[in-house]
Amino acid sequence: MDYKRILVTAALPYANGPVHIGHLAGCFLPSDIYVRYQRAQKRDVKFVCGSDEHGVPITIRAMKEGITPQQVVDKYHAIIKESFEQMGISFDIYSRTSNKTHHETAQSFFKKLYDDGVFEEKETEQYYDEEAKVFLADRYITGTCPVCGNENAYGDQCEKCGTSLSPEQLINPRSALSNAVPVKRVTKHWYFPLNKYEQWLNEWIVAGKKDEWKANVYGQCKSWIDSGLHPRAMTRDSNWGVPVPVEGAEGKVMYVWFDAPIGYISATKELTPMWSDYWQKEDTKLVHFIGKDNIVFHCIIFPAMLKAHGGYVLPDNVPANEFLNIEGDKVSTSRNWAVWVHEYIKDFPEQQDVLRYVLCANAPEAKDNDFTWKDFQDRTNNELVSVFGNFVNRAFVLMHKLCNGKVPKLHTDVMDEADNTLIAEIQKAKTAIETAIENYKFRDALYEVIDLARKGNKYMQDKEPWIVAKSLAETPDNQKLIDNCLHVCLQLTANLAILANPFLPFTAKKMCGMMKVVDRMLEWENVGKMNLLNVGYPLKAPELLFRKIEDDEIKAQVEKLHANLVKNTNEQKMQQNATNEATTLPEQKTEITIDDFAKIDLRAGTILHAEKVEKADKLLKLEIDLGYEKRTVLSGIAMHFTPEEIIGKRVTVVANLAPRKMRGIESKGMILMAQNEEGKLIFVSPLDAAMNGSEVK
Ligand code: B3M
Ligand code: ZN
Repeated sequence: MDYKRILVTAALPYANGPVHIGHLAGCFLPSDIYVRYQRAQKRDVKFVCGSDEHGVPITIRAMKEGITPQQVVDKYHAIIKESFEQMGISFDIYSRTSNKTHHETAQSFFKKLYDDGVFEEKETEQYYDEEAKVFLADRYITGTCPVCGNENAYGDQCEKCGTSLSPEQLINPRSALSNAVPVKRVTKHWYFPLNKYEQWLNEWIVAGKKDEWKANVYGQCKSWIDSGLHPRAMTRDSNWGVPVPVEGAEGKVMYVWFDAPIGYISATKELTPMWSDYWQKEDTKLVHFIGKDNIVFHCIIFPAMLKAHGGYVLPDNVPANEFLNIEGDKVSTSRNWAVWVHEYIKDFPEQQDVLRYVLCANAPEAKDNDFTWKDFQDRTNNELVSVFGNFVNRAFVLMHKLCNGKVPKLHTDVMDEADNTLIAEIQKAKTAIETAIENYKFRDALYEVIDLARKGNKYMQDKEPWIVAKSLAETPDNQKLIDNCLHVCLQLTANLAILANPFLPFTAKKMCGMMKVVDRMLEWENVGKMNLLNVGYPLKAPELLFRKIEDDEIKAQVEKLHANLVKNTNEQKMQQNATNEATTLPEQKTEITIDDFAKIDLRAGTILHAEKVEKADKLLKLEIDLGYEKRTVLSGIAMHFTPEEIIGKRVTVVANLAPRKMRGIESKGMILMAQNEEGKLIFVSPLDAAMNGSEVK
């Protein structure tokens, strides 16, 4: 099929935390390289992504942080978006699934399937929390793991021993929301009959994609299909997600893996009014870049949904990568065993291409791979600095030293085999890189770029223009040999900028600056040309493209990883102790009369300002708006909250408490706090509608 346009999607990261280098290596870097290459080929390509803002990961994070799901996604959507921009992940749009366009798109998609009678309505028993009055997703049920005895296993998995569980298997199951014992309740859900698409998926994938899709992807799909496909619930009992747009579905939202892939469609709608060309015309090539844990959703469930809906193109390829481990251990956000992108950028400013290079050169394309800081240092110093950077730098230095700082002439009358061989190597590298990229083999493609620079170094070493220059007095014609060597090296430098650009865009841009050429030179059609730099054209003084990574830098990074792990483990222990404390509730105090209670004057208020108190680790000084006055109150919550995160919080104030002086500050009143499951302090807040100063009684 001759495709007229390419639509590239990258898996929507959950907006429940920052992105780490495993996300980049698994999905976002390969997709960006692929798109940058297609753009350089001047093809019509669109690159869409966005934050996945629904689902249990978000609501769990909200519960942990004592904030709303919307506050969680607002916080992490911004952090993730900025991390991608800083790493040069060049989406045409980075959207989010909590926005209106997505809700409308997902609802009309669902409604079409509903109206066409695709869904099967089923009533099943689900666990329900009678105190919190909500149905519980498996993740919201905790209890003792029957395998390892971990008391905080979840209803879907025990994170300690890794066993996947069902809530029925938990010993002493409890609701993570209220600690109540969950009960079974009947609830209705809408099921997508995946089984009805088994035959078609067999033909489309097992028969049709065997030679096109990566072995790891094809293999997983085949085993899923061979094991038999079953109807899957596409709705959930929750108040966070895309509401189900049909009668009788009050309190139900779409299963996150139903709405999230539709996020690719809604993002494209936001990007261009021509969105349907990319989604509904057969001559579009649709490519989904994902991690291996998302294969079933992108290769089986979403295509079946598209097929059922009708009118949509199907993915041409889904080049899923495997996982990247860190220093020999699986990435774990809960144990903070990760290298966070935003932290890398802070620790290694202006070094984005170094990370892009290492993650691509070491990408888990066919099997899980391991990122070590030692490998990061070795590849930077031995490949980027010593091969690529060194070649470019020597070409510039020698041009300034031996050719008056200008691009020298090529004297065809004295060209030799070495000149022609190196020029031919450029063409060979171009073809090899194109084939590798079109087959989603980015490691191999990048290797070809570095190997071409390596050949440039060898050519220069063999030519030794700095030696030839010593003979100019007696043999002035030797200047032609020097000119030819530097002419070829400088034209090769320009070609290397084009070839490296999809992988190392920041470096390619820097090279264009040094060569004083416009970015348009980076168009792929220019690869192989030996006249990219005009003869006699003065080039800038070279600047180093890469610097060596020192031992102490990577030592600090490894120590930071282990320190994070220890800190996290301690925090989890502290939380566990606090949870134990919290669940062992204190004795109720002695009885009081209504008259006693009437003496307490509780008022609604809002925190206007918060700051730390000198030499008082636990105290924050709050300025509270009580409507009828602004009040200074000292509160012992500095170990639980930062001043910034509580400004604007609604609070309940004991307004007639006798003033007390602490650390020289008069505190007039007290704010009410409680504890959540993990023992974390939470505000006893009046409803937002309560005006400041109104009595709480
Ligand atoms: N939010 C990423 C994950 O499983 C998931 C991808 C959705 S792509 C439509 O971590
Ligand atoms: Zn266990």
